[in-house]
Amino acid sequence: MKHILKKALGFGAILVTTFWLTACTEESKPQVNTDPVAFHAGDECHVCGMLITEWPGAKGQSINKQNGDTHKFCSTVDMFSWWLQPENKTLQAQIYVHDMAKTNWNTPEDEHLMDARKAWFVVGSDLQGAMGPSIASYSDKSAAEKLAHDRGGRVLSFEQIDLAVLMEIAQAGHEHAAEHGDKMQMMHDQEDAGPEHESMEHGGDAIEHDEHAPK
Ligand code: ZN
Ligand code: CU1
Repeated sequence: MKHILKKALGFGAILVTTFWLTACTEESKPQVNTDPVAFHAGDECHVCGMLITEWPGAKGQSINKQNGDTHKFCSTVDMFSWWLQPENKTLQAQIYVHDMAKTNWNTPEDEHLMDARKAWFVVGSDLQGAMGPSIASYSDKSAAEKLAHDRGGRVLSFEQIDLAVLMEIAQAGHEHAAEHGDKMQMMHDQEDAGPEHESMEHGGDAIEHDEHAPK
């Protein structure tokens, strides 16, 4: 009889411990909602500070799966320049970009945000985004291929976009600015105006948005 009681007590203790451990683990791992969030007027790019909704082209956002930290980016270009920093690449992050197969270039809609890791990207087309030369994102590979065929450039996967690709885009931005001196570049020039401003006139160096670089 005593033996059975001991057994029952022991079992109860295990039950209690299991319950307590489960409760504890669940508390230390809060459920983070990683659904995409809307871009609002007034939202600033995490990398360059520009007002995101005032510029054309595919945009990006990242949501930390562990703590819910959310960053929004004026462009897929700035999203990649943040993501490709060594300290960010190790983050558990859900990343979204606009699916340009389903929404229009000048005012992309939030309901057409998609998992960036599943997107196809066109690098080197003549489509201009918030930061000048763009990385256009598509769910549908054939839509990406069509853009590259019609407007130039090539199709890359998420994993294929690296710092060398970003350098190439920055370089294209310089050439574009030198040739056209368009509105977007003029605004960036004003933002960049300062002691090193004259470097722009000599063609500048490889990375145009030095001061926009993530800190
Ligand atoms: Zn930006
Ligand atoms: Cu910018």
